[in-house]
Amino acid sequence: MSHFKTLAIHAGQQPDPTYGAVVPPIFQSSTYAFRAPGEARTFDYSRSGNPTRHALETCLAALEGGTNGFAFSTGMAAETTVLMLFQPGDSILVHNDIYGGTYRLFNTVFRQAGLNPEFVDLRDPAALRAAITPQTKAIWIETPTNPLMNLVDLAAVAQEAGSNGLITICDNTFLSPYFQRPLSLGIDVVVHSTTKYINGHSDVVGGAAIVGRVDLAQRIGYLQNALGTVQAPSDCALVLRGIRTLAIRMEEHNRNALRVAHWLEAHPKVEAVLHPGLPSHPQHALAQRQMSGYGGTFSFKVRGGREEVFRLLRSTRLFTLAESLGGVESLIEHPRTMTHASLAPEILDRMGITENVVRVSVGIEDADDLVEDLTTAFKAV
Ligand code: P1T
Repeated sequence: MSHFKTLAIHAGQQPDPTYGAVVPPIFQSSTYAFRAPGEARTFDYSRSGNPTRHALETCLAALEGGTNGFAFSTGMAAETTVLMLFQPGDSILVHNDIYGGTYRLFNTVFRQAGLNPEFVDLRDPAALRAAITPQTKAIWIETPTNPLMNLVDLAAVAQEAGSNGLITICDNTFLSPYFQRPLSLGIDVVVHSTTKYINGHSDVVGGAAIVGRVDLAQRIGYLQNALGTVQAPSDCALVLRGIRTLAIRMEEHNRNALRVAHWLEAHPKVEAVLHPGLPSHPQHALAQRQMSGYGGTFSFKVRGGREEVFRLLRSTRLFTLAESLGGVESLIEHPRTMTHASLAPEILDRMGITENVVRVSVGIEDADDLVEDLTTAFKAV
């Protein structure tokens, strides 16, 4: 049992020993009876461990090719827990174009707590090397980046980090382990917003961290329990249910998104399409090397500014105007005023998140209907 599609359905999900339930039961219990004083069973208290969460965590570890997985209440809870590995005075190099909430977490909460995030363009090996100081303890990567779809060369960054004794963390939310496996490229910690492709049905918020090193597993496991950032058992069961169809969903997202991206690239009202699967993407060769597919989310630039973009956003019917991504239904959003609105205008300008950037999460509806929806909506632009 080693192939992705098999692991997604069987890892951590043996029939339950009590009644043979094929689907892991939801153990909706906060606490567990001890056999005797000093004699706990496998689980003693659900913050510390829960059988349903354990099933999900085992499956997540298997899919990412790690030894240990941890499930959290949200993607931000996963990130917060991992960042608690570091001490006041530590510096972390952070790729300089990332999800707005992650940027905010670094730049406000953890900066106030004494951590020193340094935002660097990790696509530039010289900039990375120049930014490393004796205080640097880790490198934080998101690839592809949200929403600009820039890529960071994971193997190259992992190698540079390794020779400097730094921990590498990669947010793998946009591709899921089906299309990208950072641990196999030398990354130490993978984090996810499982809210997105991993759950895939837009009915849960959740997060995950996966590692392949015993020391990191022990420290993150300790923090997960100490901080109490765990995911509830009923939500774990939903995420695990989503995972069983992850492979076939990702194939369909990938196919539909490529179709929509090619269509947009030929549209006269579109200035540029930011999709790593297109030969026009400046890192198309890296995409083909480090990813086995492109997922369903990408961005494009409309010719014009906010007015043209808002006309488009008001006119789609199938693409719902909403934040988030990775669900079976198609979504469309304006990063500058929605997912990245917490960033100051000058930071957005520096990142390149301009008024005319639109992000789509292409769902698994019929691609003809999606193209037709956009065709109609663009007539209003
Ligand atoms: O929303 P939450 O589950 O807490 O996950 C945060 C998060 C972390 N990392 C990436 C790459 C993300 O995209 C997100 C959440 N993103 C959105 C809500 C969004 O619409 O982009």
